[in-house]
Amino acid sequence: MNSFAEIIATIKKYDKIIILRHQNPDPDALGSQAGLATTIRQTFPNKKVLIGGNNTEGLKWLSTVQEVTDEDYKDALVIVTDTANQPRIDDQRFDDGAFLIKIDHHPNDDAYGDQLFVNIDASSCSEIIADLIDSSDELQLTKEVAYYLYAGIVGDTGRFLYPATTEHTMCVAGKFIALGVDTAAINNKMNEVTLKQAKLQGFIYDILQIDESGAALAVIDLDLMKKLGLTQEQANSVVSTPGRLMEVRSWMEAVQKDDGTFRMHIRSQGPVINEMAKEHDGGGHPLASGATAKDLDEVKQMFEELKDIVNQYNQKGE
Ligand SMILES: [Mn+2]
Repeated sequence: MNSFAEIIATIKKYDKIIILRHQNPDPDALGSQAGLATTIRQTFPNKKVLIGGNNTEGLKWLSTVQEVTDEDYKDALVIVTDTANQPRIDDQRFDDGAFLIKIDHHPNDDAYGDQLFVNIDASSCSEIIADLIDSSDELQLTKEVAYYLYAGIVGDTGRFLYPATTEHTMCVAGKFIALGVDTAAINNKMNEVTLKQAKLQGFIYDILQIDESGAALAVIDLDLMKKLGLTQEQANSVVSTPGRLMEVRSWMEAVQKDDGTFRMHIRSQGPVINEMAKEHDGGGHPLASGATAKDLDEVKQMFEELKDIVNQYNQKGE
């Protein structure tokens, strides 16, 4: 682990900086990436700062990427935000620069990078970027920077709903409000769904299998996506929907990919599910993880494991 001071010293050393984050980015990935890029640009206008990766259709309002060439990677500092594992980095040329820094809030199972800063108690990577800026006499927290970071915090905390929201999270968000960031506009934007997504949310309740333990499973296979005219991205966007049900404590959404495997989203309001995710080619936070199931049988097997986890949790009398 490195200190903020060491990371900032590295940032000052490089004229060219490429900032990356994970594939299928969420608002925290984009917000931490764009927030860090913007503070570096505004503080050090002579540096060339590039935002890499692929654009995400539904989140273009928040941030868009720039083209990063092989030449750009030469002698560049590469900083990766919000990304636990190297295979998930959106741009696998991440190691082609001169120096690599990891800044993240997921469990540090893959401690990559020449320097790294990981704080698993932070609500979001955007909160860490705010702390990084706060630690420095030079890096500026402008309204534009705060806009990105606020969106990231709101995204990862479900608008301050999830338990990762701490007193510190609120203090950081308060600083953004003091700068005049239009938080209501961001909150509304993040709450927006298309009619198709709203219908899918309703549909999720129809297809949700709820076990008496409080474990639940929704399977969205390719046939269903075709029938409803949904993209992968749209199917992935309704992960939090079952969590509103009184009857549900922990749940999984299985979204089938074109190759037939399933992207597994696992969420929980108590029982710890990231160890199970690790057993299935995934990982993440104790209460929010991702994994992969090679077929429907593995999906069903994971549901059995989830039931066991929730049952054990219930027996402890929580
Ligand atoms: Mn995050």
